[in-house]
Amino acid sequence: MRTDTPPTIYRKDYAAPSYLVDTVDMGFDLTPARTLVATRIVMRRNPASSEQDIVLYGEEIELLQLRLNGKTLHARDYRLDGGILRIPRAPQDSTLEIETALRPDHNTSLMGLYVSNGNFFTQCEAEGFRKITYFPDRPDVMARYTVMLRADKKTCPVLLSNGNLIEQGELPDGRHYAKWEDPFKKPSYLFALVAGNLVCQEESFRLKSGREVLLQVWVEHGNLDKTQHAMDSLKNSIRWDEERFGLELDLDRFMIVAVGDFNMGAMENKGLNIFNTKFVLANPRIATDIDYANIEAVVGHEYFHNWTGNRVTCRDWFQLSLKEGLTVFRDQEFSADMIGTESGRAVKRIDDVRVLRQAQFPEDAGPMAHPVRPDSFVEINNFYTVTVYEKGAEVVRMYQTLLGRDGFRKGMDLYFARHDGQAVACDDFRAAMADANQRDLQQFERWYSQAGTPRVAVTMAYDAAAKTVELTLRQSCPPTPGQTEKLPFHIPVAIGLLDAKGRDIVLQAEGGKGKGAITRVLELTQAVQTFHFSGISERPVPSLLRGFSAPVVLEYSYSDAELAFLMAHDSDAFNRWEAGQRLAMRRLLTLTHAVQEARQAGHVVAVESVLNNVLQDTALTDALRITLNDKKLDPAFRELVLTLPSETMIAEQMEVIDPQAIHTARQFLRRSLAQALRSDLEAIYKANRSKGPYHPDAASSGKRALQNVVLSYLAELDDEAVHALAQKQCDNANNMTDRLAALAALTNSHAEDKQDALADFYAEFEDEALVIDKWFTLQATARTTDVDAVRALTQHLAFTLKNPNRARSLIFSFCNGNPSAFHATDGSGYAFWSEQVIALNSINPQVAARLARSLDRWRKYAPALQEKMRAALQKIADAPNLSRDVAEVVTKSLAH
Ligand code: B3K
Ligand code: ZN
Repeated sequence: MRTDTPPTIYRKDYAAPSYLVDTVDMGFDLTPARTLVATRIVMRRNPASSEQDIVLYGEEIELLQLRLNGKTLHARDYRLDGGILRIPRAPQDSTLEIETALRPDHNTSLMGLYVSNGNFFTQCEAEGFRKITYFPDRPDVMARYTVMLRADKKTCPVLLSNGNLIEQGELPDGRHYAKWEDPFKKPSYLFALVAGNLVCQEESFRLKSGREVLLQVWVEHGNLDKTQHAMDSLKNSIRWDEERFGLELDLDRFMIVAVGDFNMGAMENKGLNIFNTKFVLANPRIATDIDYANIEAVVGHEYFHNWTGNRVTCRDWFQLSLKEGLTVFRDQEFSADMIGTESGRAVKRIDDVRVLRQAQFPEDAGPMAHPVRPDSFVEINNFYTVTVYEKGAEVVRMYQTLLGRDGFRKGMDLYFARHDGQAVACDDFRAAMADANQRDLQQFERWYSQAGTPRVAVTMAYDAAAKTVELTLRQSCPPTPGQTEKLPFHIPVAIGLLDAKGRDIVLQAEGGKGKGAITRVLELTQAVQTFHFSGISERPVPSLLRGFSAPVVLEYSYSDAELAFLMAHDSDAFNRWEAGQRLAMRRLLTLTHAVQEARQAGHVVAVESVLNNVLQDTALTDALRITLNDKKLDPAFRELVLTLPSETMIAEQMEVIDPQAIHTARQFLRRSLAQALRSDLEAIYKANRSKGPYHPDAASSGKRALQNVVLSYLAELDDEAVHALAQKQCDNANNMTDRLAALAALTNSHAEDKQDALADFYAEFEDEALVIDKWFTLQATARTTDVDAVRALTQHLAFTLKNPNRARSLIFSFCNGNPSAFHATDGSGYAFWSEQVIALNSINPQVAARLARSLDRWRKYAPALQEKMRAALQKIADAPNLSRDVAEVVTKSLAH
């Protein structure tokens, strides 16, 4: 907590550490109210640095003892100021012995060492290790750790840390100990310990090389019936990394531990991954298909970090995307490979792009916009963003698109050959990709240094006599805070051309050399560039940015008929879906403007009839009907086509965001589609009913997804027949996916007994925290919910801001997932939001700062709303004891 202005840290100021650390020995005496930590750090001066002071960081800890080479240091021997402890002109070889005391039971920030439900956990990334001891807590200081844990045997029968268990035994007074040694050197952010009353599912697993390893999934008592999927996902991850990248698990033991209080998804601590329960626990009764898929992805993600992040780590936190973008790319590819089919891969790709557009595009256009490799930050925890992660993954994917799968693999191999055991920078990764493939990737660097979402506008000229097509691509990128001028990016644009029957035209490579292909990757490197195609005997319809080959906005003036044509014929499944989204977005924007006009003209009652006029044209309905009934298409794909762009996505397309008009328009379109397609929807619902025992595989979950999106459309009709259908599904479901979808349909309707359904659900799952989270979310995002209803829910016995999952389930879900209620014209949503941010600020700054981002886009709203949002932001800015985390977010919001 602070009162003065926190300093900004700049990437350009990077300096090598003054001392390197060889070994770290730690002893913990764990008690919740006072834990004692003794640390011995063996260090030596870094030849690469001219500094001679030892620099250590510490935060919110009590310093009990400090010895240098056996001699106690007194206050006059060092300087301790603002969390930095500096020992001037220390010897070349220095061994420090430090004793600190902490209060894990009072640690609500969930950084450093804390207690959750009576058990001890740590979270050290990014800068949490300094809440345990004084240390050169920066990722380019890598050392070998040995850890001795001591605790009460009854309350803490399990004692875990990184690496291998080398010794354990009894101590007096009912205490015991365990000693762990990590054979690999690592940065302090990968340190972890877990101590408590836990149980595990374990298996021995044979690696491709023949070596046997021990795999464990640790959970609280009573949860062993929910660990199988995480264990299966872990084994699949290990196998996949061997096969796809030739990377083997380097430890003899790999542990996953689930904890209910956790700031994010999971953490890749060496050999001891700590997970939010949400990404471990699953069985059909409590977890949805999406939960199952997320668990697989997150288990994979953390496991893959063992090479991309742990063996090769980041030089400094500005390089975060080096490990995060790469590891997200790896987990996306893993999930796609696990589905296996071509159409399944497309579904996964669409899901990932939807996240990018829904969350990253707005970030890139708002006050917190930053490059994939940021130039500055105030609080690093604020930069674990969709830009660093998801856009970072797109940047990595572009290497693969440009170099091919084999070329990408060569680049990865060279990266590890060069940098294993090192802390490096994004430029080193790019250099490995370039050198392994003898390619010039200089210009590609701009993806790391320039923020903002590029736009690529395409025009096509067809010459019937010459049988040639010219595609002209123009790129631009809007200014972002601190970056007004942008230079052209190196953009891979995958394209195809369709003939009148919808078949792919074989494209000759430029200059006529090489084999023809139906998709070509154009490399756009200039501001404007024209590409020529010859031997094209009819005017084609272009299929542009196939597979979403670059994180850009692609503009082309398609007619409605061309979009319907692409929807029906494009061989690129991504673009078939994309065409439907474009068509839907067009209708949604027309409808939104119609609502605004009708409202302005005072035709409040006439809005419906104005909308009906707008919808006279049936291009969208017809196209959706065709897709919906096309049995050759995967159910999962049909579900995606049927899902309209979200209110947030529509908002991003508007000059001035009008949340109420968007909501009215989108709801109207959903209802109209439900009316027009009712009999088709009912037939599809029946055909895709889940039968038999639950299985979370892609094919069955795709069917459930289609069935449930259909149910949600039917629910728009809000009649008794539909209420009965939803009630029946709710009563008969043998899995959480169907159960929750049915309950959502009821909650959003005017069904008489919906309160009973919610109450029954609560009673049945009262002891399952993750399900109660869903129960809160359902209500927070329901159309019938307003700020008063959410405020009432904050008073519910089961609600607490202290648990991040619970806070997210209600508060975040409402503020980010229910735009029309949150943006109530009287500003009550914003007032509620600022209260919650301020309350969270003093409990958990990291989580508070995430919530503080809900008003990022405030300048895009109508002046009346803007004024109320600004006031709410200002209220937070003026609050006492603002954390660095929250201060950075609101200061930037108010400034831009
Ligand atoms: N590396 C962690 C994130 C740590 C967040 C710190 N505020 C999880 C992950 O990306 O795998
Ligand atoms: Zn990660």
